[in-house]
Parts: sequence; C-alpha cells; structure tokens
Amino acid sequence: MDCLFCGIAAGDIPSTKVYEDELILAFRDIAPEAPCHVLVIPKAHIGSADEITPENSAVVAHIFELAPKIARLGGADNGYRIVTNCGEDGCQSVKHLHFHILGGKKLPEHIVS
Ligand code: DGP
Repeated sequence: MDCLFCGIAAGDIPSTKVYEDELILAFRDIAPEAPCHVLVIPKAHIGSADEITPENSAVVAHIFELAPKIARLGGADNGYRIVTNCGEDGCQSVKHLHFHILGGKKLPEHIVS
C-alpha cells in the first residue's frame, strides 16, 4: 500500500518526532497552523475515523490517553485542541487516521468559520 503516513511510521520518510511508542507516532505537521501542531498516528494503518472498529479502537484510546503528554511535549502548555478530518467534506488529505493536536496560542473560538 502506498501510504505517506505508513512511510513516516516506518521511518522511511523523515519527520520531526515528538513522541513514539510501540503503537503510535507523534510528529510535527509539515505546514503548522499553530505553534504546537502535532500529528498523532497509529503505526498500523487505519484509513480514517470511518474505519475505527471494536477490533482496532484500543489504539485510539491509547492516543487520547497520551494526548496531554504529547501536547505538552509539542509546546501546548495552556490547553489544546484535537481534530481529526474524515472524508471528502471533512477535507481529509492523507488517508491514514491522524489526530491534529493544536495549541501554543489562543485558538479561534469557532472550528468552522
Ligand atoms: P488532513 O488534511 O487532516 O488530512 O491533514 C494532513 C496533514 O498532514 C496536513 O496538515 C499536512 C500534513 N502533512 C502532509 N504531508 C506531510 C509530510 O510529509 N510530513 C509531515 N510532517 N506532515 C505532512
């Protein structure tokens, strides 16, 4: 499968790592929209939020358990926002489940402008 984030998870494509363990990788977004803009991915391929199932959802819980630590490591020390885009209307551009952790500044109140 030709997947950019699988390539990053495997270390074949370079990224700026923020956190890694056996299940997940967190790395800085290539086009940051906030001082802290970290992407958190499961290492095992899941296409999007649409593909989360009872069989693979433990890694999603793991990501949310680690989110406070990853946010702090990424530079968000006064709160943060977690976003996942899904599908066409959600403007998902990379078809590997990822959570944006955004912070390091006061974010816009409205997510949809
Ligand atoms: P989304 O639109 O939710 O699918 O977000 C995909 C994000 O991935 C987008 O904010 C830019 C980021 N991105 C795309 N290609 C790369 C890359 O090669 N390296 C890194 N670090 N981020 C990337």
